Amino acid sequence: MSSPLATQPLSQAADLDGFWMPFTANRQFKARPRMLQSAEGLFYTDVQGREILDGTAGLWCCNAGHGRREIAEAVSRQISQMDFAPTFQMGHPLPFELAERLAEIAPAGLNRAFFTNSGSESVDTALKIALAYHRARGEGSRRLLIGRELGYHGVGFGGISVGGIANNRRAYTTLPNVDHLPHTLDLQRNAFTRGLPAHGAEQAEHLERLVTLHGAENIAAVIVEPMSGSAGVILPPVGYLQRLREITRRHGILLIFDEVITGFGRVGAAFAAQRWGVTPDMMTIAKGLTNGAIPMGAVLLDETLQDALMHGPQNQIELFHGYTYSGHPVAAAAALATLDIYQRDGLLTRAAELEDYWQQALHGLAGLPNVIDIRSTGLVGAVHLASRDNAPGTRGYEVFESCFWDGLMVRCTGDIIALSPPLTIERQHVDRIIETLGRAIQRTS
Ligand code: PXG
Ligand code: PLP
Repeated sequence: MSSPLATQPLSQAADLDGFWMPFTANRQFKARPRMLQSAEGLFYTDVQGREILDGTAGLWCCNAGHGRREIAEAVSRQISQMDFAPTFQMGHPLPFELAERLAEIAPAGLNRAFFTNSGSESVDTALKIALAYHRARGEGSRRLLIGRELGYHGVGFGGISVGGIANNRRAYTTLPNVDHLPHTLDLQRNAFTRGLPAHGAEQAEHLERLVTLHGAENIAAVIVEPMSGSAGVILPPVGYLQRLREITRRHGILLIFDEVITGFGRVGAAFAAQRWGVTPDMMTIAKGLTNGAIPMGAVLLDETLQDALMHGPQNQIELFHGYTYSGHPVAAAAALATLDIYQRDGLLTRAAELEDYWQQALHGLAGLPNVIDIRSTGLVGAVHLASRDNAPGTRGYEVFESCFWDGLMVRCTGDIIALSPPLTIERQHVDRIIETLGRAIQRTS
């Protein structure tokens, strides 16, 4: 196929067939590519030189905005000094330092870190640690993993098994020993709620039923996103997370918060666990950890989990798990520089300061055609559009595309438009996002 880019300035004029793009309608995209070329602050520039306001912090990851010098310099220094060093039976200082820095901002007790390269790897790692932990304590019958409908936990076999998005599962095979809680999206009772929805905490009681069904002695862990991101910004009803915590604690079940999206300031505190006052046993993180600049993820866990495995002979490996790039020096350098920025610029709490303005602005879209719900917390939001008969997803996609060509990047998941701008955003950019999105919704029948 001849390149659709060949006639465009600044393009690499590459053929587009070779790269099988992830989670993309490849044929549709390649017929009319949206090709980005550079990024600075809150804006991308595409290959045609058009400015595009980043309404999604890349893919929920560039929380400090783009082109941060300090990160680029830290990466460049580290790659020259030592490009790679193994962390299997060998070490280098950066991941130790990073683990300490993460413990400082994490909820009290979660002061151990296992490093990975992505959210998906973090999830599979956390699930494996949960199983290993129970076995080490003589409770090896705890094998069952509980996720939630509409949950997104990445694309590993563990993650899709506990995940609850049908399209991500149906072509594959999933793990046995998995069950799911019901999701908490309830348009009938909660549509257009400002802040956390009032109704739905009782959905957590379903966990008691799963305990009755399977037996607590067979359940290892419950994993949930404190706020579902990928499925379209589904917020936890008031009291819901607290209830999950009470039930899991009572039955000796580990609670894992998947904070890949909610981590690093997105909902107004360093982590959702702190914003909503519930401390899990483990948290999975990625994305904002390096401001998206270098792939890296981690599991942050309560020290008692690690301690449970620190028995047996000293010369014995305690956990048979790890990635070649766990604690990669260049990624760790990027993460340390990122944390410096977040802390120096107060970005971990900035979403709480802008939350009211953001919410007010988003709710200004409430009267537009086909808008059936608006949800927001911190600096994340969703505009939920009614689906067309027999063509779910097409309206959302058209709004997304219309926004892009009008200079705004949003995400669409089905007919839900999701927004998660860099935490460095100012009010005038919020206004611009709302204006452009409003225009796109109005234009889309
Ligand atoms: N858990 C959660 C809660 C996530 O949101 C992952 C795990 C997987 O992380 P990696 O790094 O393996 O992709 C995610 C990732 C979207 C979108 O627009 C969301 C994600 C990834 C890509 C797109 O909804 N979340
Ligand atoms: N496949 C093979 C053949 C390997 O040797 C390795 C690692 O040594 C892996 C997969 C896993 O790669 P990674 O550690 O980057 O996840």
